[in-house]
Amino acid sequence: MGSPDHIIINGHKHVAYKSDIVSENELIKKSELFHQWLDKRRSVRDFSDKDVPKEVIQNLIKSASTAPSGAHKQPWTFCAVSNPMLKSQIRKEAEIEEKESYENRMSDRWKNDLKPLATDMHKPFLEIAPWLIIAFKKVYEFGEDGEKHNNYYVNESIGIACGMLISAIHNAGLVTLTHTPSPMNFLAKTLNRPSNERAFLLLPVGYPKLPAYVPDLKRKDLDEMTVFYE
Ligand code: IYR
Repeated sequence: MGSPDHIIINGHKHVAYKSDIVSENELIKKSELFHQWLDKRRSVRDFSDKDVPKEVIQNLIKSASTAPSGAHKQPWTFCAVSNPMLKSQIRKEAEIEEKESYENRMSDRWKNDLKPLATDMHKPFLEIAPWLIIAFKKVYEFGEDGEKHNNYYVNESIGIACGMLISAIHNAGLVTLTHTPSPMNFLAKTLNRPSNERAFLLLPVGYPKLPAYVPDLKRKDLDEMTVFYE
């Protein structure tokens, strides 16, 4: 007799987790190949205007929403914008904030740190990329009684979901970058979001415009970022 396909805990159904046993050799190979593939991901600022089907964007967002979240509240809304007028409006509003940031809000040290990345107040990718995905975090939910119920570990949850979204975009063969116009609250207004949602990250999605150049960055070596306690 095999084990049951589900059990009940605290009155809630738990289903059997399906997993193949992977040999040590396979573990090493798979983890190495995954790293090599993920290491090819780069933040790209030069986008092609070539269309990306809506179905692709739907699949990417479904992948993001597989992320773990506090008490499985999935405290996120992903707004996917392809409407050219809306993209132009977002670009215009983002550049107003970015101009103010680059000219008055960011320290010299910060701007110096950004020099290798060659960013500035101009954000043409907001109009050129076929899609903008704006991730909103839901700080609370409305209960049936209309009361506010805070969500849990909201920043951690949406941060993980965005990381998975970025990996899904890379896996599909597309590119993105993490754009953080600051402050970002104009996005909730422009996209008509409810009061429990706050813009968290803006990700343009599309094909790269080739040839695209990215900064020659080096990633930290394992021993610069890892401490083993064995
Ligand atoms: N939000 C600005 C500035 C910026 C800040 C950091 I930290 C970056 O790594 C990159 C850019 C912008 O999006 O240009």
